[in-house]
Amino acid sequence: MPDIAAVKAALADQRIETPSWGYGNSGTRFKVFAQEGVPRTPREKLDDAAKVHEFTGIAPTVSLHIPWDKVEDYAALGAHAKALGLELGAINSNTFQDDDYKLGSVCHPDPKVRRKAVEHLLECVDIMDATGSKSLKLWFADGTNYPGQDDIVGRQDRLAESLAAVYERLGDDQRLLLEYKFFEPAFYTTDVPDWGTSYAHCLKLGDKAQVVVDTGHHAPGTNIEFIVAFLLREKKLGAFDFNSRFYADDDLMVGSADPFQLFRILHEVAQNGGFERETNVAFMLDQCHNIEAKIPAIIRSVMNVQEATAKALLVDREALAAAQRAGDVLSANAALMDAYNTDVRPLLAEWREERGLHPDPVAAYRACGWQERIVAERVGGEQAGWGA
Ligand code: PSV
Ligand code: MN
Ligand code: MN
Repeated sequence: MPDIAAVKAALADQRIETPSWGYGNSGTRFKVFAQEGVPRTPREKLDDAAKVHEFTGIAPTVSLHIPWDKVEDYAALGAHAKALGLELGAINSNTFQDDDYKLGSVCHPDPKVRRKAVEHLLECVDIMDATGSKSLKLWFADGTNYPGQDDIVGRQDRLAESLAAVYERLGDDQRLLLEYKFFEPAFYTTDVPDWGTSYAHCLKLGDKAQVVVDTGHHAPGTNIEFIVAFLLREKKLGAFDFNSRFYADDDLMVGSADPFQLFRILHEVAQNGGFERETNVAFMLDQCHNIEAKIPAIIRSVMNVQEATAKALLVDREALAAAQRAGDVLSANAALMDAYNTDVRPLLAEWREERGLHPDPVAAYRACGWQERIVAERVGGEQAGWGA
């Protein structure tokens, strides 16, 4: 049986990065429902992120999205983060909201538009230099809507050339994380639609390029844990964007739609050294809280990842390996199911209390008065949100 002290130590090592855009207003293409008290500035997003870290103890970094989080002075933003006990995490680029990008960004047929997109990506690396961020996270909305609209291989060539220009600019301790998504906003071809395409580009680029697995970016029925295991084996798993989906890229709270899938993914992480710091896998959330209160939803999401992690760490790996060696299918499967069916909430409550945290982070947040304070204070100005 796994040693509980070792499980607790591994849990203490875990870090989950929260996304600045998760704190702002968001919605569907039909409507953004504004919430009271939502941050108006990147600093206020960090103030909210600090609450998530305060009550969970494992969310000390925040991903930024440029230009949504554009500021004059990134060093000052970094200092604000530091004063709150946080650090700035991955820098996310945005080459999907300008009119120029109607036919794509780094894959656009017009070299002028490609240049503009690459310049934005290089600017993101400048920002990384200023913030100390180590990861540039790239998601491209590039693709086509109609057969014949553009040349598929030509677009791959443009993608490779643009990525190479950005890769060249990375410092020794910086990396590029390439995300894939099977469709949307493009409905016919997408230029980075799957892990294989991302992997092939990263392989060509070199060691500083790795794949991002966004759990909401796959066709229904895709075996995500297989992808995770494969990429870990190849040392090409750079990060997760965690969220849940019922239909497409729903960006719901991780663990809400299919906690068993989350467990299976994290079991492969545990099995293949992905929780070890040296493996350098970033555990990020990429979610939008359209109808639920944002800060407690993010706390809940961090807890959901933590619960699934605890279950994955509880798998009796010796029993599992013995059953696998013996070809004992039922016992091997039982080793996973026993861990998955364990109620880890008492263990996590104890783990929190041992660290001076409240055993119930959502309840502690609700009681702390922060929500009332931001609703009262954050009036006027424009509230930040997806696209703001
Ligand atoms: C769009 O699908 C998306 O959700 C991607 O997953 C990115 O990671 C995120 O937006 C932020 O750009
Ligand atoms: Mn994502
Ligand atoms: Mn997405």
